[in-house]
Amino acid sequence: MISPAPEREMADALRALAMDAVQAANSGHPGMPMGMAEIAVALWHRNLSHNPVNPAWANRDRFVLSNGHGSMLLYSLLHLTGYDLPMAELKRFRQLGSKTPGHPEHGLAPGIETTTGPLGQGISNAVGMAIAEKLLAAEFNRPGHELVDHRTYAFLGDGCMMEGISHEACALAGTLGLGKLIAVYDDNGISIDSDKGNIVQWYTDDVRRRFEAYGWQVIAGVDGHDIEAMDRALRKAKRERTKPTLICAKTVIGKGAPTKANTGAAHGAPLGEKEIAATREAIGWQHPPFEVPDGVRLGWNARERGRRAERRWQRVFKEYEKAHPDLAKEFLRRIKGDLPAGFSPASLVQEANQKGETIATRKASQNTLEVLVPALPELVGGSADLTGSNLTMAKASKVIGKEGGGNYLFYGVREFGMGAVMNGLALHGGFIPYGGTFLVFSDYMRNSLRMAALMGLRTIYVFTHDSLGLGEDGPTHQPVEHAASLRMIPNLDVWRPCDTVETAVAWAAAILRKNGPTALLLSRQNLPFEKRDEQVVNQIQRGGYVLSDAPGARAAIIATGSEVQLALAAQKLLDIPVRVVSMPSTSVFDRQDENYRNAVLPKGMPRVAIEAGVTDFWRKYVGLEGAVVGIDRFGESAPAGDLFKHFGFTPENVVKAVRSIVT
Ligand SMILES: Cc1ncc(C[n+]2csc(CCOP(=O)(O)OP(=O)(O)O)c2C)c(N)n1
Ligand SMILES: [Mg+2]
Repeated sequence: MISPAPEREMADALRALAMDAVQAANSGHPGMPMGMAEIAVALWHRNLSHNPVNPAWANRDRFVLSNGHGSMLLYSLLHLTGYDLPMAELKRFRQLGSKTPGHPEHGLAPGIETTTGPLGQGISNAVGMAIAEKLLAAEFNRPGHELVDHRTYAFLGDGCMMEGISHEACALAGTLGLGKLIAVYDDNGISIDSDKGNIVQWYTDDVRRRFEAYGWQVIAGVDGHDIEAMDRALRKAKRERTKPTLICAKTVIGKGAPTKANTGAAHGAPLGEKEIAATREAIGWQHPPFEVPDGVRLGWNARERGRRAERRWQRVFKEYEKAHPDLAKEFLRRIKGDLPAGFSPASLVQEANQKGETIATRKASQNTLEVLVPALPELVGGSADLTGSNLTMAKASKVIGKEGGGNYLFYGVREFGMGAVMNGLALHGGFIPYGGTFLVFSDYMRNSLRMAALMGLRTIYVFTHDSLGLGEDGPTHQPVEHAASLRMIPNLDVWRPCDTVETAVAWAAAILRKNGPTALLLSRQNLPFEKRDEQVVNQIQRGGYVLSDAPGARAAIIATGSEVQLALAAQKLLDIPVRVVSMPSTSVFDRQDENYRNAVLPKGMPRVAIEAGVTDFWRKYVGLEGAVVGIDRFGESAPAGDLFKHFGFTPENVVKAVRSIVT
């Protein structure tokens, strides 16, 4: 009979796996896992409710490693507690095709709730997950039936604390009173430049008072190497129901390494064979690399405990199902991410086509939301303090507050925080988040868009005021390079619709797209409705299509958004036949089969592209022989009509461009 090893040894197993895997890879970060080993024992062994046998259990606690460079800590925990992550994968840390890349990636190894590494975003994802839990609980729980009741835990370090986004998201978490959010701060006084200086030269925040000011419960000055003390702090955090909790844990980075502990050297480089041997000696770990004694394995194994925890919840669910069969069905649908049976966005498109309104596409977007929001309870909208401009609110939108419930978040002026919170909402499950700001400020949130694309999340961005057509606010607010640069992000679909019908199609595509984010680029100014027959309406979803053809066309004018009307006007003025191609989404068009793409843009047909943005991007479609009517400088402050004229966005100029390429 083997008996479970003491917790001290369980912690040392994490140390050993981290230093050995980093050494084997000859790259990585041993310091953080070695410094947070006891904290990991206190949380994962004593407090976390999860089921390694079923990582997708809906009511599991969520765990986010915001200081994602310490990935070996998470991989070791997943392996040891019994997730399907064999030791062979730990041995292949950071190698091509392994499930253990340099930073934890959602979807690779089971149990990884979000991709982390870009500091500050993990804790902000955790805020989104905690919001999701609170919203789902308010929507589905009934007296005597606590169907949704779990916590969200996050580890974060000095790096996350320094990042601006942590200020945005954590302030919002305090305001919303996310009582089930528990963060542990790895307060080790070391970040990368500690190998050249001392952290007090760049970081002297009073973290305790900072978080108290946000409205958090702060449990400060906990010895992060004292498992009992950490356990007490975690229990106290769990008792708090109305405030998020930050536990400030004093730790020593690289703890156990005789010469490198508490130095910048332990942060992000292998300790080296000599130091590793000395560490083994110092902590009394006699086992060879990647060998974990049975007693330690037994201590860590959480499969049986996890099965029991989920079984208890399954009983809660069965009771709930008996009492509220329809709600139970709806809950399962939401968690799976399926759309409601019978939901079809086709009617939206037809309706827009019948109405034929000339309005701004941001307004068309709001009209679409008037239908989508009541039909899809999973939609959680919001705006970074531009609700009235982004037109992201519908009549059925209810504001989310401290008390829970609702489907619309006033994010405040926090674009990046909004992006990461949206990712957390999507990752938790049960929600399709959409959020608005001006297109020009997509830069503020850009890396969160990238993370959504990398993770394949269904998030939707409502970026309004999509060109110099916004007018008087001037060049600070006029996007020029944004449409093109967003299109460079792999797996992000970008739509820039030209009227109400294209806007409805874009929204439908965003909702139906399960495996990636969508950005909707919408106009401030009115855009004319374009008449199309049904077959043409059906082609919009292909991203690019012939909007207006001419027999024997000798050139194609490709346009997006507000510039489509210019293409049509130029077509009328020209005495040579040209075809007008509307291209609301280049990425969607690029995914169409070759026959379709060649039918829309035949090989050898000279091309002109028009977009009120930088010209380089369009060379991909028009080639070096084609022409682009665009703008390669910043805009000006003036009424929109004056600006379009001033910068050459006129039918006459498009005519000139066409003539220049047709021989
Ligand atoms: C946004 C972002 N900027 C920079 C980095 C590079 N980086 C990785 S870890 C780190 C220092 C982090 O310090 P801390 O969180 O205290 O980690 P510790 O050394 O204590 O483990 C930096 C700058 C990053 N991963 N993400
Ligand atoms: Mg640190």
